[in-house]
Amino acid sequence: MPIHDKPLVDHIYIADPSAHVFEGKLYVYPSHDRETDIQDNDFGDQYDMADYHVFSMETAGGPTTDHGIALKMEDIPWVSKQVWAPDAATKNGKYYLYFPARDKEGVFRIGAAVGDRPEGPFTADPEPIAGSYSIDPAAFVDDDGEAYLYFGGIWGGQLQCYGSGIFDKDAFSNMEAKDGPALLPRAAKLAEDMRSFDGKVQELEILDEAGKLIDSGDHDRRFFEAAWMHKYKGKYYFSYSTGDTHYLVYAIGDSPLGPFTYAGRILEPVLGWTTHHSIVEFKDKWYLFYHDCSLSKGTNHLRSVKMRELVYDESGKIHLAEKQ
Ligand code: FUB
Repeated sequence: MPIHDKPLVDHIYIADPSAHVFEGKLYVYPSHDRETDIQDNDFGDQYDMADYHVFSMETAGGPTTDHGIALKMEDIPWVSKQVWAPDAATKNGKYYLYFPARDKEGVFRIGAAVGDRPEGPFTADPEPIAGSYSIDPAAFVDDDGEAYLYFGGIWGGQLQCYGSGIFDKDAFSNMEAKDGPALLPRAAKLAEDMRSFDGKVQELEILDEAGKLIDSGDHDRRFFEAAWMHKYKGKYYFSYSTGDTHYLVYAIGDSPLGPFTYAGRILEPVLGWTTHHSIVEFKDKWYLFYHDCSLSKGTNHLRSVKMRELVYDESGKIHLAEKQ
């Protein structure tokens, strides 16, 4: 069976896969979707996750090991609910898990947890990362050892509350596209401890081919959620989900903090409302990890993770490999 037709696992529902190569193996850090009676709404209350499992593979598309619970909500002092899309990084012999969740006031923040092994267990810091907000953290450690955390997501992910740079609770339910430039994803440099920000949170500029910021009405190209960063031949590829139009797209830049120029679409809409992914090189091939709702026959909050091979053309553009 082609690798993209087969969920990595089918014994539990998982989503938002962040893939990394650690210690020569492919590790996947997803959300763990669970059954709920909560009705679907635009703020994502139906995504009611409570813990994280970590998975690994020795070969791409080969058997996937579920390493069990790596961190659970009741062990994170500041969290009230909804532990959403995580990511992981390693530095100086330690492994770090980054995760968004609602704090006791219902505001999404991003937490860090540390462990000695890629599969955990991870111990969460007692407070979220100071200065963090919104959802979908993606960690990237550059070749020079500098580490960055990318984040942000609109509607349920509350990024619209920070449009002016200052938190505005009244903007929680603001879902209308405004005129002018789209809301921008955020990033911050991680400090040497990998559990705090070194400096201010910055906006990442995504420009069109004319060098103009992508417009908020340009739903096929503007940022919505699911940030990811990878590097290919010295260029920085920032990829993301367009959210309500359900595309996975990417933009290319010369620096980890942008600006990035929109470069194209990686994946067309899949079954289910959300689209979220990661891109990783493993044994000289490139792979896209993503989720859809085919295993649950279309239930939006019960997703499963799949992978596909990617190729680059001579100009550095990304394509799905024809033969999977
Ligand atoms: O899994 C909950 C949310 O759905 C994620 O944070 C988003 O990226 C979307 O996949």
